[in-house]
Amino acid sequence: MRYFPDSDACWLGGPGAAQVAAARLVGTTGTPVPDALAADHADAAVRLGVGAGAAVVALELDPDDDLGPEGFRLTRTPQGVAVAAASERGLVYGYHRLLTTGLDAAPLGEHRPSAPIRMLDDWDNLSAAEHLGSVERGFSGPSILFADGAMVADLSRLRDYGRLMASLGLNALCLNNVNVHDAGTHLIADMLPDVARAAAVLRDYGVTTYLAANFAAPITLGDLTTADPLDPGVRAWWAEACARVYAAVPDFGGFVVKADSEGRPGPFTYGRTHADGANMLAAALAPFGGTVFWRCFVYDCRQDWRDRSTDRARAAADHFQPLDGAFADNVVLQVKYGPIDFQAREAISPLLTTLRDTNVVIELQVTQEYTGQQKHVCYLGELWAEVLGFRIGRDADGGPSLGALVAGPAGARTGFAAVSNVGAGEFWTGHPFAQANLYAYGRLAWDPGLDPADILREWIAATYDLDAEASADLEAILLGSWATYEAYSAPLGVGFMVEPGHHYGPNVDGYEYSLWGTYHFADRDGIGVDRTVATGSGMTGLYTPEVAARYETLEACPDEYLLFFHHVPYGHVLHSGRTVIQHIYDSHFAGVEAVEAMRGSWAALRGALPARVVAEVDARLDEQLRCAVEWRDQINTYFFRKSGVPDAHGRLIHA
Ligand code: GCW
Repeated sequence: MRYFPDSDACWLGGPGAAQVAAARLVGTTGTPVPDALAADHADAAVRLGVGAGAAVVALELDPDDDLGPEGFRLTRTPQGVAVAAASERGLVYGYHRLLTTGLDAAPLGEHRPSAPIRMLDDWDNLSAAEHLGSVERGFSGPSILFADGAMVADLSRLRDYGRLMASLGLNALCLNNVNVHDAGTHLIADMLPDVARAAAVLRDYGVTTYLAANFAAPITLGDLTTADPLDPGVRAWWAEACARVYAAVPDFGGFVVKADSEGRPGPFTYGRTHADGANMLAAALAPFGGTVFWRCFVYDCRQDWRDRSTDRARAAADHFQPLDGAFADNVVLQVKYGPIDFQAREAISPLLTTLRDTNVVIELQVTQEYTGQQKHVCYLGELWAEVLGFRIGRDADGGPSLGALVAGPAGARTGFAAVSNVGAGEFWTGHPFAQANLYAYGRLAWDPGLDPADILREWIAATYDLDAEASADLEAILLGSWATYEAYSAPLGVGFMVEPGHHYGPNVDGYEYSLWGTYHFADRDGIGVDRTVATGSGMTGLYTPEVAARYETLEACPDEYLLFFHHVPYGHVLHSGRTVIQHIYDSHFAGVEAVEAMRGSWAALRGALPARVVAEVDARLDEQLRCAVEWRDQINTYFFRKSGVPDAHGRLIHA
């Protein structure tokens, strides 16, 4: 049994899968085994039982078990490991979890997801000719789903993706880019047979299919001249569209919508609110049990840089907070973790702390748009664990964590969404080690309280057959790599110093005079964005009062967010005891040294990995070092020229 064309390529082809596949199972006869398991694993070394009191494999669920609709329990039996679940879905997740860990390391006990929604959003375009190519912000080769305007005939990659998702308990996939261009609009119409084909594959793995929808579809596809959400003709059009979709895919999940954002159509065109827009689609989906994921990434992307009264970091909260409570039950607001855009460091979105009467998912970005584009090693598990561990209280230790908050009360439509990082390349994720990010996202969505270092060790053990020393080398390369990326890129939470357009590599002023609202305001005296209530844009006031107090003053604000919230002189002394300018120099020298240290660990590890992995990582680490040096030199030179302050340690800065 092989899960992937090549067992070096991914964790489900790794040591755990081989071990599970090699042993034999006793007694599955008669078990209502899901199709995917029956087809692929009739001889598996695992006992499966589904449903309360399922006696078929002498594996009984205690009627008092509360495994929930997706949970599972692993127990060791004389024959191997038994997987028990109250549903097929739980069984599929439990079985694939076991394939990941192997029998010896099976995480025995009960497992239940923290939240009902654990979704991946693919930003796949229908063809490579579309804006930003086959996958928007994709760094892993072409789409696994679409080519030349159509769905690919061979969906075996999608099947493998389903297995990967099942091994993490991820339960939803949106197939196409949220920027829905004309071709993508057809997915809900004449391309429905293709959507049904994909859904049939994903269904086997407990994954529900969603589509990103074009708010202007009634115009693009229909005979209508308006997409006004309150127009009866538009409402009828969507009701019919949904009926067609559900006729093709009866368990279809619903729509993801990017409206009034970066040129996409939306309700503002008709003088309507986002609640009007989302609720109209929700009404069309409701008879079928579908859900609308409505993205809150709504801001003015035509801002005049001279206009100091507009602050992009306020936009999502300004638009959506007043609508709290106005959305239908089957609407979920999808909120990026930070108020700007997936930077390596930014404060959390105020909306996530203040929405009380609305379903919410937090949106993370697994694809490394702003964190090295899968050329750089940057383990994002540490970033996400920090975000999800953020306490909505008076101080860093008080109040509920963001992870607990987005998990929501039992039964609500809340949880996690993330932009995927997969493509059709050999290693799935461009950099072979970027798989750790996909893995970490899935594990954290299942349990946001997990330690990212433990997750990393799990991924290493599941993916490569390494001895203790080599495992430690790989861990050393990945652990702390997010902090390293942060150290050599934009300082102290200020964000956006990347090349415009493609967003790779440094360009300190690349966005400074642009339309996009992402400015750092560096001058000869200082740097940073004043977002305080006292003297700035007032954005800090959009948080709960407890959280606002942690950012509003220089005394309270943590160093890592200083320039996100404050404009300070270069000589301002941080809590660390260093000045801002000296911190900039120190962190940029340290960041490059950390990449050099990474290369040291890599040199020790190379011999233990398959040759193709080695070749790929060699090339990418060379590029990471080159790029880190470029970041260091451009940033240090820029701030030396602006400030005229020399480095206290006399290191080389190209003046
Ligand atoms: O991060 C930005 C990206 C866009 C993306 C947008 C979004 C899909 O640069 O490519 O568009 O965010 O999240 O909608």
